[in-house]
Amino acid sequence: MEDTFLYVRGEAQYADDFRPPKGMLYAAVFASPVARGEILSLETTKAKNAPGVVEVLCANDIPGENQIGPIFPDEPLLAEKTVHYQGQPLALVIAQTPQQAQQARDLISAEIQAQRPIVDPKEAFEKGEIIGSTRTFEMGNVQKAFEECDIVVEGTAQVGGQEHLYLETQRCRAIPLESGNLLVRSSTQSPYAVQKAVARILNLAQHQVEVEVLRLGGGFGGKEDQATPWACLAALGAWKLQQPVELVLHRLDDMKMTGKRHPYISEFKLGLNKNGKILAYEVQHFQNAGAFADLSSAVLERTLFHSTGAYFIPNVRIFAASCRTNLPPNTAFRGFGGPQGMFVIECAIAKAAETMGKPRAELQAQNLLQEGDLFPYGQRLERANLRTCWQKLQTKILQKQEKIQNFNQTHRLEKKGYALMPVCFGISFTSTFLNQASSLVHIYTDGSVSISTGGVEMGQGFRAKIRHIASQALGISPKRIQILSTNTTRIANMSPSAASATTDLNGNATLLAIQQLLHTLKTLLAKEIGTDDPQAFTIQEEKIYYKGSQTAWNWERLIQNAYLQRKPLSAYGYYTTPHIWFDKSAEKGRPFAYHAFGVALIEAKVDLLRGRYTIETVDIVHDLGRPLLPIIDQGQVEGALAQGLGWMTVEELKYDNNGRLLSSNLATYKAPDLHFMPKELHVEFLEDSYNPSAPYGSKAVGEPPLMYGIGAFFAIREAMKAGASTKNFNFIAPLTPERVLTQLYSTTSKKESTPLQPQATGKKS
Ligand code: MTE
Ligand code: LUZ
Ligand code: MOS
Repeated sequence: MEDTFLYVRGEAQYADDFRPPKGMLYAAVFASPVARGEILSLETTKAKNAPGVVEVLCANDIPGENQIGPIFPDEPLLAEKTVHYQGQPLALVIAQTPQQAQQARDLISAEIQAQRPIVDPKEAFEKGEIIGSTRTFEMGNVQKAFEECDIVVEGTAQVGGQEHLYLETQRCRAIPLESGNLLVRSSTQSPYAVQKAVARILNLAQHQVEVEVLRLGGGFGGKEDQATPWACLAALGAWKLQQPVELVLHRLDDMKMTGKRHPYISEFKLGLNKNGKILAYEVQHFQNAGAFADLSSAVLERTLFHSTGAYFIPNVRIFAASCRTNLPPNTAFRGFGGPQGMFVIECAIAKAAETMGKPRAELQAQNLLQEGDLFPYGQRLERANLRTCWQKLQTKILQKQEKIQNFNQTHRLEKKGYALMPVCFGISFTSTFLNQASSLVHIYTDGSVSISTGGVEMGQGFRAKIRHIASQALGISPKRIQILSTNTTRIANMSPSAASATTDLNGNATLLAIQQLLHTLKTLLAKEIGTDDPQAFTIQEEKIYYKGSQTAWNWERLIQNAYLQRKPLSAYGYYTTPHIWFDKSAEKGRPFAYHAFGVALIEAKVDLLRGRYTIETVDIVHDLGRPLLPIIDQGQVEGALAQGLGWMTVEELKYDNNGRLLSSNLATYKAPDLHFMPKELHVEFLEDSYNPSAPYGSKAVGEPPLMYGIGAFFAIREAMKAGASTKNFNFIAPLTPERVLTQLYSTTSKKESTPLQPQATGKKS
């Protein structure tokens, strides 16, 4: 059955929807109440004696290695001697019911000698709290180029983090099997990461741990790595007690305990000639990584790759550091560091435009990437459609300018502004080794087909796309094809479902498996019909054609015959992305299979008295290659846009100086809703585009459109400029209504300071 039908009927099953196995127990996590300190003692006796409680587990109950870091081994599953963020897990309570577990959890107390936490990435940087090594991408000669520039602007940009807000919070159910083996039903984007971590924690071989994922109620990167700790905790309980254990995080716990998008502080310097051509760009990114490495260094890498955004800049120096603070470990979130890099170059261009008295769009258009341009990381741009997308919006841009001008002349208390946001996003995991995938295809004797891949369905339509690809390739109805759950016993060593590349990688692997099956079947047909030309057979709508004319054979007859003739009806396809590489010592290579492109035109209206704003219209032209299932892709574009708009405008994470999350529920953390979305939204897919790297000429779609949301920041800024005497607004996102209002009416200080976002000193490192 199509997932869509299950969703709308509420029949789709998630990790904890299966009938609870007999004797299932429920877990709750006790987490550190302080952000940084030394654990003096942990008092669990009261909890152990509470009603229904079966066990309380701490770090010393872990039989294997107390270690879950995916890139650097710096993160314990349960804290031992020190704590590094508020919400860091310390103990696990296991009880007969979820309520009993939660109540007992509140009876645990910890004596912790608190130390002053670090929440600011620049403070962490100055204290040498750096994860991995700092990175620098360079091209041309920035120093020399700046000397030749007519205009040089400098500034600081800050972006906030973002809560993933997947509808289904983190959860896992672990079930003991025979011989000490475990079945782990986790809501994870990375079943293999969970398998690896559970095996390490429990000192098991990886083949003793089976991870099963049917679908997620959203992941958005939040379950690329951070589903792992909760799966490990449930597995620890199940393994210790030899009973099934379920751990489901309450929304409040999820918001407090899990990492989010990385906030960044970045310092930029941009140089142009008087005609508006960008000649040089220098930027320093300070990433707020939180307490543990998690995926921060990989996220940082994508920031480096996308620091020049959608523009060609001949002389570049990009510096980036991942800074360790006492916030929950920040992690993957749609765009994966790319949006943070792109925001800064857009700020720099805005500042240059304001300094030169030119429209921002003019500078953008002039410097837009085109075919053959060289990126600072050594790759040349191929099949560039960015300028075509921009061209398609040209008429609308002119209309918008005129309409806005008229509106602003006739309205005193409301002003409008518009902005363009071009996006160029690299497709492939930047860690080259992750670009591999497998698919296992079975054909049963009744002609039905089942497919297992390493890809995870998280609402993005992955299963529908694989089914569509297989149906096209086999020439049979999609009704005959089932896409199975993702399971580590069927597909080994899978990469996370991430980087927008899940369909590209697993779809190509599926096509390779299907090629093998078709080869077998067509060879058989040639023998049966008596030709030596198997390639002349085609299958369409389950009928079999030879050199274009229909034969007496059909799909069912062919499969039955193949079975009786003892031909293999199963195949395994393995795909690796060709021609990609990256040399980290030189910081040069060809990391991406291709790039995704598009441009958004965003119009905003600001209420000058209240600071409130609305996103009036969004027009998008997006290059999807030849879309596989346009209706799904449209949903992806709209959903990503909503998340991007939210990140730039209303979604604000607030921490106090003690590293405590103040916006820890949906009353204090505002997410965009239906009413927030633009009154008019047009999404057009670029025609006549074809991408040879992905199935049937399609393109990855999951993340790139998120970055259109960045345009909202500048559209609102334009509207503010139209209505205020001061024009020196800052580059601090999210641009909440509060920030709009305070900036409109602050005459003296053009900068603001919050505990998490202190003013940069302007000092260059
Ligand atoms: N769409 C839905 N509905 N739910 C999600 O969790 N995750 C996004 C995007 N779209 C997500 C989504 C992210 S972060 C990524 S990387 C891609 O989907 C992953 O899926 P893909 O590789 O199949 O595009
Ligand atoms: N995850 C990852 C990602 O491990 N590497 C990547 O390059 C990436 N890009 C986007 C999202 N997740
Ligand atoms: Mo998406 S951030 O690659 O899970």
